[in-house]
Amino acid sequence: MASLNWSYQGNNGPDQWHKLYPIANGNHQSPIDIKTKKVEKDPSLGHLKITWNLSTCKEIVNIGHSFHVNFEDKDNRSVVTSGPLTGNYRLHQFHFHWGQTDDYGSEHTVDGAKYASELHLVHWNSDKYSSFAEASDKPDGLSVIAVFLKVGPPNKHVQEIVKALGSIKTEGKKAPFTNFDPSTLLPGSLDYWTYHGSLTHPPLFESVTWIIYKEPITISSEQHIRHEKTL
Ligand code: B30
Ligand code: ZN
Repeated sequence: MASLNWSYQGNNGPDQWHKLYPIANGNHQSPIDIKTKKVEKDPSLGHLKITWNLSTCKEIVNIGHSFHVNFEDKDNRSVVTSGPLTGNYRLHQFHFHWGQTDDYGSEHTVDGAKYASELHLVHWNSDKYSSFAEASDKPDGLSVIAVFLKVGPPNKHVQEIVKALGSIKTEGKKAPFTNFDPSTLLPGSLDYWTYHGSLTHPPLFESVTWIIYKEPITISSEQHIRHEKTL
């Protein structure tokens, strides 16, 4: 991939993003600290309805600062609806954010506490728009489901992903990644927090209905995806 004009560290780090992406100073920027004492219960919100079909899982790609698992999204085989969402949001890709040690890595924090990692399942509004790109800068364009990961017992589903990383060790590499069911990465409890925010890195569009599961899943310390080990 061509080199990006932003990074997580140094001269193009998060405190500089506003120069090229003025929306970085916007009022609906993500991530946020979730202050559990300030969260409000909305009795009108039901459970999220997730219909993910493992036939849409396609490939795993090293994009340099991270990796993506990409899904086929030309029809509504894998969608999420209900909860805070109006209509169908189609699964496009998932990826993780992580730190160099087990002490940090999540983007959202809960009462100031960081988790080791955070999974983002990125969806776009397929009732109103015709592609991820078209939806990505619209206020009702995207929905990202986030799951926190903490270190504990190993997770055999995360292990399938860790194993696949072995075949995409350099930027730009891709490998087929098929028949993976992302619902195996969800926690047992369906409770979530939701708010309207943005993409967490450039282009930072304020287009995301965030759905954040309260309960984390666990991974072993060996499974924690650290930059220096895997990418
Ligand atoms: S996130 O889920 O808020 N971390 C983008 C998607 C999701 C998030 C952040 C950014 C995004 O669309 N970025 C621009 C395009 N991408 C390609 C992509 O499909 O998603 C380029 C990239 O990283 O470098 Cu990610
Ligand atoms: Zn993300």
